[in-house]
Amino acid sequence: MGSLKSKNDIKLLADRKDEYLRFEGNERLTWCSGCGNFGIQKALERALVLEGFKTPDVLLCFDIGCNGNGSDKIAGTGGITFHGLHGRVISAAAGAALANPRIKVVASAGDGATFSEGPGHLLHAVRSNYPMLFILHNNENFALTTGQASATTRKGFPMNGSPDGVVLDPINACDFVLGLKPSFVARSFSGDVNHMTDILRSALRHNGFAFVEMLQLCPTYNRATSYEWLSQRVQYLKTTPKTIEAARKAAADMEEKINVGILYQNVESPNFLERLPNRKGVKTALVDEVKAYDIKKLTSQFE
Ligand SMILES: Cc1ncc(C[n+]2csc(CCOP(=O)(O)OP(=O)(O)O)c2C)c(N)n1
Ligand code: SF4
Ligand SMILES: [Mg+2]
Repeated sequence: MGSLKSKNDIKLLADRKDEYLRFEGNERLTWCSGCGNFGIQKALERALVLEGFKTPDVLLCFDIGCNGNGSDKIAGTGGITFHGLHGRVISAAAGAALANPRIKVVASAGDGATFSEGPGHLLHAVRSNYPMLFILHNNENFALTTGQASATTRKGFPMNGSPDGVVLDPINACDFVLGLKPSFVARSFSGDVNHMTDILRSALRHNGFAFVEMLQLCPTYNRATSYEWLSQRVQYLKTTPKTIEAARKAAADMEEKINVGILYQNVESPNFLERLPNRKGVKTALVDEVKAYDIKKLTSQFE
C-alpha cells in the first residue's frame, strides 16, 4: 500500500531532493508533539514531489486553525501560499483554480472551518467539480481555540464549552460529500504517512474536485480518537467501490471498522471549466485575458 515502500519512489524522492527541500522550507514547526498535522504536511510534500510538481506550479491555500498554521511552514523557499479567512478557503482557492488552470491548487481546512463556518463553500465546490484538491484535517474539534466541539466531534465526549458531553450526532464527512454526487472522495489517517502520500498522489492526478479527509490526530484536545484507538480500527480498502451507494456503505462506520482509501472516483465527470460553453475551444486561461478597460464612457452616464 505505501508508496515509499517502492524502491522507485524512494529513488525518485532522493533525485528530487532539492525540490522536496524547497517545499519543506526551513521554518520551525510549532504544532504540539504528536499532532497529525506533521504527517499530513510530510505526505503532501512527498506527493507533490513524486507527482513531479515544482514549487512555482502549485498554489497551497490554507484556512484558519492549527492546520492553517502550516501556511508559513510549507513551501518556505519559492512556493506560493495563501492564508484565507476562517471557513472561506475553498472559495479563494476555487477562484485561483478557475483563473489559472496551469497551476495546481491545493486547499487545506479543518473540520470547524469546513462543517461549521463554511459548509456552503464545500457543497458548491463538490457539485461544481472545481479543478482542485481539498484536504480536510478532521481532528474532530476547534483546536486552535482550545478544543471546543465541532460538527464532527463524537457524541457524548466532553469538550471545552460542552463539559457535560456533546449532545449532537457527528457529521460523517465523506458520507456528506458522497451525497452531493462528487467525482473523487478519499479518506486516510494521519498516523500513516505512506497511505496519505498514496491517496494524495491519486487526488493530485484527478481532474475535478478531489475531496480527501484526513483523520487527524490531536492528542491535546481530541482524546476520543487517539493513535491507538484509530490504528486499531482503520481498515485499508483493497478496491474502490464502483457506485456512490457502495461508497456510502464503505464510508458509514466511524466506530468499529473505519475504512480508509479511495471511496469513490468518477473520471468521466468534466470539471467546471470544461462544462462552460463560453470556454469551449478557448486556448488562453482567464489570467491571460485580464487587461485594463476604460470605463469612463460607461460611468459618465451616471455623472
Ligand atoms: C468567522 C470566525 N469565527 C471564529 C474564529 C475563531 N477561530 C479561529 S481558529 C478556530 C478553530 C479552528 O478549528 P478548525 O477549523 O477545526 O481547525 P483546527 O484548529 O482544528 O485545525 C476558531 C473558532 C475565526 N477566526 N473566524
Ligand atoms: S492543539 Fe491539536 S491540532 Fe492543534 S497543534 Fe496541538 S495537537 Fe495539533
Ligand atoms: Mg479541527
